[in-house]
Amino acid sequence: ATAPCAPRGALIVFEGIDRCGKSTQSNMLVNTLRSRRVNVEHWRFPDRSTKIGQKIDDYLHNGVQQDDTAVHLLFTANRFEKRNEMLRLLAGGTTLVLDRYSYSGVAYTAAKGVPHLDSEYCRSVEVGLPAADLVVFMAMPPEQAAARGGFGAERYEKLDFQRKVAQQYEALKDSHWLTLDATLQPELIHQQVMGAALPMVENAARGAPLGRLWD
Ligand code: 2DT
Ligand code: MG
Repeated sequence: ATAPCAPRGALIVFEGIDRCGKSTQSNMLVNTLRSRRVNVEHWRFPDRSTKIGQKIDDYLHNGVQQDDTAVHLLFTANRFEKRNEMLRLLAGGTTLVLDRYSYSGVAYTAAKGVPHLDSEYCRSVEVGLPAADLVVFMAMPPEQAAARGGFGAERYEKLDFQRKVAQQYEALKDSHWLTLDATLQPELIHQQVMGAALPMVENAARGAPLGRLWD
């Protein structure tokens, strides 16, 4: 076992296919943690505000064609350009709640089925990023997510593709994942999220070491 480190913030990630409720639940988590005086920041990936993020946004809006490997590496670079700030915030005791992270990077690209862009390759370029203390995976049948409002506006929002993404997510699950039934009432889901997130915040505050992808 590794020796305890200094107190830090927790890294909590929400994952799932498009329209499964990640934004709602990550907002609820941030609000409840704040009401309990936890220092917390809410981020999402891709971060479309950077130059790299703007290129990603162009691609997602279907306008700009891009090589699949180049796009994959843009998403990855978009995380690495935020890496130092993530580490700084965590070390300073701020808990980070992320709406998507490396797991989306792997699941969405691997779902394309491009021969050399398999899950193993996709993971390999994420090595060196901090690992999540908790991945909340919001499980929802792709048909149900597709029926929600707003679906279909961006490049990946096609039912057959979302099914493939869901399959890729299945293969990524490890001991840090909590799979929740995203078809339940938001308040019920939130209670389950809190039950898993609070112990992670407490562990991190006690100096549990921050993991590294993909240990
Ligand atoms: P949002 O709908 O959450 O804005 O995401 N994606 C995301 C990838 O393909 N690779 C990644 O690394 C990340 C973080 C998921 C926009 C789309 O971008 C996909 C949906
Ligand atoms: Mg989306």
